[in-house]
Amino acid sequence: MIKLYQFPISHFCEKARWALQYKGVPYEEINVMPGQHVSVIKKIAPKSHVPVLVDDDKVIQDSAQILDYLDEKYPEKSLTPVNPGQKAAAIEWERYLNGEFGIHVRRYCYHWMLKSPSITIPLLAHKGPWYGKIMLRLMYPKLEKLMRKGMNINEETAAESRQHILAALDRVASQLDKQAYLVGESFSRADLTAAALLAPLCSPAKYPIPEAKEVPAPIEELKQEIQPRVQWLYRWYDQYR
Ligand SMILES: N[C@@H](CCC(=O)N[C@@H](CS)C(=O)NCC(=O)O)C(=O)O
Repeated sequence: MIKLYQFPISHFCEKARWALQYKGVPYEEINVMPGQHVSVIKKIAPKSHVPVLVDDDKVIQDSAQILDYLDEKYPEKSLTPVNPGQKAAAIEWERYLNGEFGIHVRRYCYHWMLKSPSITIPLLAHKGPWYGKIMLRLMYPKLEKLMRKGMNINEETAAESRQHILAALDRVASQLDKQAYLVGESFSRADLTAAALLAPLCSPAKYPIPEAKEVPAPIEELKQEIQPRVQWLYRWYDQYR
């Protein structure tokens, strides 16, 4: 059976989970703990990041390549449009959104969450081993430093990320004022990417991450601000997730 190495909390992993589930492909989730993941993932793939999909002797790292692989192996319910122009447009939206929602939602949320270990630790340890919370509590100061450095997270970059998220949302919303899907007339990897990567700021019912026990005020404030403009996300989660 296909194995998906992942962090439950990761929205890039959500792209891969959603694609597998959308196509009805059975798979096993292998949850790795942030920090410990490096040694596990580097044994099977060139870089340390998740998601990584393992299908027998094939190892695919990176959410976009996982979507490519799944569409090639399971062409039914293709997430990549067949029409060449639409295919290029969907891939370009995905590339843009991986950056503008993917990187910036993560940076903005972690900047505020990392200040509060009691919020962050249960989310990072979700579905992990029984000792996960204890271990994360012990290594928290070091982990926070590593995460801030690795993802360039600080007061200034978080403020910039907020602007990136709003600008990308403008672009998505203006496209969806004209048509029901970002590309063509059916659900594609562009739509899946937009919804999965913005989901941490919208918490749709089918997003498989528990709500944090408290949400830091600046995250709650941004959630409220975007709320009137993300009906498309709730619709796609309801219909396709
Ligand atoms: N371009 C990658 C990004 C994946 C990514 O950034 N994964 C993060 C979690 S959201 C990660 O694994 N970070 C830990 C690391 O890089 O070692 C994709 O689309 O899959």
